[in-house]
Amino acid sequence: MKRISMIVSALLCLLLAVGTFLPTSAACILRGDADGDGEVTITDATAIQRILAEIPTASFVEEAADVDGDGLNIMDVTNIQRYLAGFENIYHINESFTVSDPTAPQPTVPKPTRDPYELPVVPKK
Ligand SMILES: [Ca+2]
Ligand SMILES: [Ca+2]
Repeated sequence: MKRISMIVSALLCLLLAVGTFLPTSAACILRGDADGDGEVTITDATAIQRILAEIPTASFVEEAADVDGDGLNIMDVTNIQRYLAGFENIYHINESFTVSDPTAPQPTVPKPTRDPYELPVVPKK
C-alpha cells in the first residue's frame, strides 16, 4: 500500500513539473473589451479615453483596446463608438482572438485604403 502511495506521489510531482515547464496557454481576448468585463460597451471607449488622459483605470486590457492594431490612440475610441452605433464592423470588434505571448507584436488588421466612414468631399464652386 505504501508503495502505491509513493508511486502516486511521484506521478503527481512529475505532472506538476511538466505543467510548470509547458508554455502558458494562449489568452483569449475580446477585441474592443478594453475594461475586460466580457462585453463591448461604451464603458470600453471611456476606459481608453481615461488611459489616454493618464487617469487611473481599475481594469484595462491594452491588447483588446487597440482595435485597429496600430497602437492605442483616439481612433480606437472612435472605432468602438462606430461599432456600437451600428456602422460596418471592419475591425472585427466584439470578436475573440488569441494572444500567445502578450509581449510579442500582434498582427495588425489591414487598413482600408479609404476610411469607409469618411464623408465625401464636395468640391467648392
Ligand atoms: Ca467591456
Ligand atoms: Ca489603435
